[in-house]
Amino acid sequence: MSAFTSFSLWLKRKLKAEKRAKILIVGLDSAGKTTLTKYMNTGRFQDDTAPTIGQNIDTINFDGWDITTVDVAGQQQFRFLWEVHYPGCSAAIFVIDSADIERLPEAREILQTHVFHNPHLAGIPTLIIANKQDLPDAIQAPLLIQLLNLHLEMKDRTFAVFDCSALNGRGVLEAFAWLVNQLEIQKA
Ligand SMILES: Nc1nc2c(ncn2[C@@H]2O[C@H](COP(=O)(O)OP(=O)(O)O)[C@@H](O)[C@H]2O)c(=O)[nH]1
Ligand SMILES: [Mg+2]
Repeated sequence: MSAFTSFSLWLKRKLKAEKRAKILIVGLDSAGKTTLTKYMNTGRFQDDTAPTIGQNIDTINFDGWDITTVDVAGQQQFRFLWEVHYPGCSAAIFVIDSADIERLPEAREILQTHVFHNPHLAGIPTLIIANKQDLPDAIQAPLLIQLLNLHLEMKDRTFAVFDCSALNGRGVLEAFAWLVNQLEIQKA
């Protein structure tokens, strides 16, 4: 086992013992990662999110858990930063702009490269947020599962897709309840 892998395992164990978890939030720019994090922290929609430069490390307190979220900028030029944040993550959240069908292939590619085929994140529970369901053309979970090939790609890990809106809060608490339940299962 490499020093890197043992450090990653040690970090995960330590965080679990304290009901803390590090969770990576992944997704294209404008999917709603920052808005979602802000919604979890304040309970309401905030439209003043400036584009994330570099990375955004935040804490969400939910159901007794301190969740450190690393919202890595989606912009192409910052994707190299993601590599730094993979070790020690207990779960991943992938946020999709469900109304932006044109960028779905790009979102799928990012999901494959950074989550499915990422050895640091192998087997960890993955929450897919089908965000922006308040918009009229938003694609819902069953079709999204097909289009992203999740039923095949995700066969080796636990995952769930929630139709959400970080604008009106629909589905957001349910999605995080699922996530925390996964953390509880890992802790047990
Ligand atoms: N209609 C709608 N807009 C949203 C939603 N979530 C985020 N947005 C908007 O999408 C834009 C990008 O959001 P942001 O959180 O900065 O995306 P990020 O780049 O993934 O962090 C902003 O104008 C948000 O107000 C949502 O659920 N519905
Ligand atoms: Mg952002």
